[in-house]
Amino acid sequence: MIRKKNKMKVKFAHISDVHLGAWRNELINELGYKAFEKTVNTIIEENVDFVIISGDLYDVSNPKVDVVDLAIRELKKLRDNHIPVYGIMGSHDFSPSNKSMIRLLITAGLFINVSKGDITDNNKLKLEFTEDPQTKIKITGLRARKRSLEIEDFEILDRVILEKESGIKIFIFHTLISELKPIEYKDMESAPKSLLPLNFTYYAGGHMHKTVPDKVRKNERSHKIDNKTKIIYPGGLYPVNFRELEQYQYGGFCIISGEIDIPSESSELEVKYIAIKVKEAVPLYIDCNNKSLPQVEDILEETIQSTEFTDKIVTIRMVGTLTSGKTYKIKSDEIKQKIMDKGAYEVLLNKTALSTKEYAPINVLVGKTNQEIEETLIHEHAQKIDIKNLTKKDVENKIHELLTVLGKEREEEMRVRDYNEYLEENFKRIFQLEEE
Ligand SMILES: [Mn+2]
Repeated sequence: MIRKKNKMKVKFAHISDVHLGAWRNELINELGYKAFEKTVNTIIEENVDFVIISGDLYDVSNPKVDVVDLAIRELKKLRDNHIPVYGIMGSHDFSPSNKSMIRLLITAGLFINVSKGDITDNNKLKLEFTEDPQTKIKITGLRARKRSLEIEDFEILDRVILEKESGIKIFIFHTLISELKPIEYKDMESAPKSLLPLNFTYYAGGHMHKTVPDKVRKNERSHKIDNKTKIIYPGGLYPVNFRELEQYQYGGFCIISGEIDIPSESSELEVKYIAIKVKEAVPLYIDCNNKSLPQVEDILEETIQSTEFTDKIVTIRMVGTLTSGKTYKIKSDEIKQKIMDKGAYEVLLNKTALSTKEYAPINVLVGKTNQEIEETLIHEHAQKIDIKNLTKKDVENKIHELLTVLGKEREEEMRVRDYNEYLEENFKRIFQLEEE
């Protein structure tokens, strides 16, 4: 930040959707943690004025102690370097009962929550601004709720007050904007652009794990921020599931820099995407359509032999309909082991888009009740399943019993442990399992 006349140089980082601890697989979680560490180190090197977090720092509102500890350690590094962090809670780390572990970060002064405000008597949501002491930039935002319920808050947002406020302003939000939604997000809840307050210099978006606009990530140079392109979603900092790992391989964040002129409320800013690559990901697709099981095994073998895996994360997606053989006969563990033996860091295999002609879909007649459809489905599936010592009728009855047991939800007052015991006992009974 260097002043010349009224103009002032500014630089800030915009992070979103870190989802620390999102994976059940600890080896991959580690990479998410490393991505966050690397981001914080880069931010310190870049010597920014402040950091914005647009929600979902955590994957859940009550993450385990390792995750909270890591967040504290990294955010403290920023504070030790006098870099304030302004943020909001996202759909994942928000807690309706105010039990989010983000609270600890706020209390410790490591995370400045800018989504502050009250609902007035005439049912308007009035948000307050938080001024960054160094740059005098005014920041506000609207935190998310579960299932995009914050859209209800947007509908009662007092936009006039926000629009009238003078100065250079940033709005942080964790909501999809309909007009900017890529096709793959078409089924997700979103709010029209018109619900965002006007007259802000920058709109720091979160929730979308894809970078929007596209060109910011594709073309890692600086892009001018103007009236048309001031809503930016950096996307996730690290992939949070198989599909994202396969599709994006890595994540990143944005650095926004340039000059602001507070008295004339003008600015010249540009945004640059900083890719955070911690480990290379190799996405493999195996087209199994119209192939037999041995043919697929040959293709897999060939692919494994001819690909370099050293220290890489490997995702294998098997798609299509096999001409013969059962999909579960594909030995996932053996495939994984072969790739691990070639030095891979971790292997993930996905067979959800794989089917077989031996198990063709069953057609259900329309005009039947749900119960009739369910009975038909179970009956037809039972005919195709071979289990030792069980007749087709036995299988059918057991599926019905299983569904009845699974259909019973845990009552609020029932402890999770008791519920798990209830499930376990019933499974043992249905399958006549004895403990050894
Ligand atoms: Mn998210």
